This record gives sequence, structure tokens and C-alpha cells, in this order.
Amino acid sequence: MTTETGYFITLEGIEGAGKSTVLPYLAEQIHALGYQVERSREPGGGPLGEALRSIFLDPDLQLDVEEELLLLYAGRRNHLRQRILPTLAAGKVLLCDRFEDSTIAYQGGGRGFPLSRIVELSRWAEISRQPDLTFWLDLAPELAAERIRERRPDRLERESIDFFRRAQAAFAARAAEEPQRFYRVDASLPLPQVEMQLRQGLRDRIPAINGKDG
Ligand code: Z5A
Repeated sequence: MTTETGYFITLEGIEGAGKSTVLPYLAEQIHALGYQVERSREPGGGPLGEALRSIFLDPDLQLDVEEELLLLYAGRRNHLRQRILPTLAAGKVLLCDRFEDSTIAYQGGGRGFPLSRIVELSRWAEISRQPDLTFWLDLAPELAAERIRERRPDRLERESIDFFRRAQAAFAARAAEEPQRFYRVDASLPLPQVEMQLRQGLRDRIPAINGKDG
């Protein structure tokens, strides 16, 4: 029997879609609904994940997809055990920049690693908790690349535009498969309109959140 009462909310999308920009706003809006909110991210979040993040993103390292997955799932298991589950058990909202959908999109879609083997690894690592609500910031890869053009690219950001097209297609497929969990946001619009969609998404999904509470 679980005593969990909190809610797990994630932000997903290709890089440059605006997740980091809207995360504080979304946290404020959730707080305004009366919840205590903790922010987190992946890769990262837990003590192990944060240590592994710098390795994962290091542009000087050459990692194959299996090595990427082992790093990601070691961090994710630790993040879940030491941070996500305790936060939810305390009745709070855990708002996370990326989670397992990013693995399906990047290592699955982008790198073409078989989904069945990712699912197997996820089971092995005992990733027992999925988000209650996922905001997918949907933005064309060409526009996203334009928005982050000036940045020094990390290891993943050096990939080709086709890689990001495949990742984008994987997010779209995921959102279509799980419409009750995903909330699509048109991230090509100006920021105030993106924020309006996020508010609307929270409003639309509040009955589910309240329902779980009751
Ligand atoms: N990764 C993976 O491969 N597998 C996994 O399982 C997981 C992750 C969990 C994490 O990098 C990398 O790890 C990521 C996937 C991979 N790789 N890539 N590439 P990260 O966490 O460091 O970075 P990110 O998640 O890709 O986020 P980002 O680069 O910071 O992008 P963002 O947060 O989505 O965008 P932003 O920084 O908020 O906005 C980008 C720019 O656009 C910025 O100048 C904003 O001011 C501007 N912006 C934002 N919104 C708008 C609107 N609405 N209009 C105009 N301009 C806007």
C-alpha cells in the first residue's frame, strides 16, 4: 500500500524548446495552486545523477549509446530513490526538467536504440514511477537550433539536425500514445502565449490532481 500523495510533473522537448525558461514560471503557478513544489532535472536530480551529468554532457568524451544508457539509468535510479519518491511521499509536487521520455526520444529515436531494450533496462533499474503529467514543448528542430545558435554546444548538441528530427518524432509518438499524461504546448509562440498554455494545461489537469488527492 502506498501513502504517496504528491504529484510528479515533467517538462519535455528538444533542446531550445524553452524548458529552462518556463520552469520557474510553472513552479510559481503550481505553488499558487497550494502545493509545495520542488524542482529537479535529468540528467541530474539526485546526488549521483548530478555527478554523472557533467560526464554525460562532456563534449570531449566519446560514449556509445550503451554507455549513455548505463549512466542515465544509474543516475535515474538514484534520483528516484533519494529524491523523487521521498518528495512525493511528503505530499509535494516534484517538477522535473526531463525524465524517461527523453531517453525514449534521444537514445531510442535519435540514436535508434531498440525501445524494447530501453524498457528492459528501465525495469532492471526499477524505475517504478512515471510522471502524472508531462508538458511537451513542441518546437520544430530548425527553430530550436536557431534559438540556441550562439551557445557552446555540449556533447548532445553537436548532433545533426536529423538526430533532433528523430528525437522530435519520438516525442510526438509518445504524446500520441499517452494523451492522458501528455499536454502539448505550441512552443513556437511568444513566451506569454506559451505561459498561457501552461496555465491552461494545469487548469485542465487539476481535476485529475485533485481527484488523486481526495
Ligand atoms: N538527454 C538524453 O540524451 N537522454 C536522457 O534520458 C536525458 C537527457 C534525460 C540535457 O541537456 C541533454 O541530455 C539534452 C538531452 C540529453 N541534450 N541535448 N541536446 P540540458 O539539460 O543541459 O539541456 P536541454 O534540456 O537540452 O535544455 P536547453 O538547451 O537549456 O534548452 P531549453 O531549456 O529547452 O531551452 P531554453 O534554454 O529555455 O531556451 C532556449 C532559448 O530560447 C533561450 O535563449 C530562450 O530565451 C529562448 N526562448 C525560450 N522560449 C522562447 C519563446 N517562446 N520564444 C522565443 N524565444 C524563446
